[in-house]
Amino acid sequence: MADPHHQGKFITLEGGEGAGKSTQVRAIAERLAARGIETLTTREPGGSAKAEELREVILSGFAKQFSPIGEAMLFSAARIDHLDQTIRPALARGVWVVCDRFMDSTQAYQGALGNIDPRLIKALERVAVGPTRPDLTLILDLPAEIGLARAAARRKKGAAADRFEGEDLEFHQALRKSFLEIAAAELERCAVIDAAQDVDQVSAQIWDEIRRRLLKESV
Ligand code: T5A
Repeated sequence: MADPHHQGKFITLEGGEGAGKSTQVRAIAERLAARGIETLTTREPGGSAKAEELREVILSGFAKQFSPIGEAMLFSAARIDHLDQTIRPALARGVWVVCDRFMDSTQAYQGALGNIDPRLIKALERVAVGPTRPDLTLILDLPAEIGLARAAARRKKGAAADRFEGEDLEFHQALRKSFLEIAAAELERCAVIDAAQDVDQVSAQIWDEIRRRLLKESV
């Protein structure tokens, strides 16, 4: 059931490591601002005070001690607070929300890669997300090798590897497949973007999707 309090549009970006999500979140916010659309950018795990605290715990590797379902519950707990404190209030005010990762990351990372029964992941999604589902999900798709090389290059500039960047290539290839399956199952909500292109080309492809699907413009 659609959420009657959901006035703004809710856009999420998903994909593997180093796909360029954070870069494109910023680009989307700039384009929307140029249109005079008030926009809030946020991320998961995190996006509210309590969820940011949980982010530290989860990405430090602590959550790895739990089973995949335990880990999925930790991400969902952070998501509940993020929705309550940040996302829903903004959408209710008519603000557009652009979020770096959301529920599909739980389905791909914990669900598919952790071999959790899909019905369990969907049940968790119903509890944590309820009616506040994204209007548009941009799945940034690129070969795992390219994403990992981008993340590694960024680490050379001082950033640390997190819990999932440390996994092997096979893990990241399975992750890519899993995001493409999510997109194929929900074509109306999801758009697959070729993230191997340069930043400006990716940004242009994303903007076409937003214009066509959310602003109802012909492109
Ligand atoms: N997770 C998250 C779960 O397991 N379950 C969940 O439910 C949720 C919500 C989050 C981790 O948590 C997991 C998934 C993640 O492993 P994070 O630190 O937020 O950790 O990591 P990511 O979301 O993966 O974000 P990254 O910062 O690693 O990647 P981005 O945001 O996709 O990429 P970005 O924009 O930072 O770009 C990476 C580098 O590539 C360059 C950028 O300049 C940057 O240096 N770049 C490009 N280079 C060439 N061409 C392009 N088109 C480029 N776009 C960006």
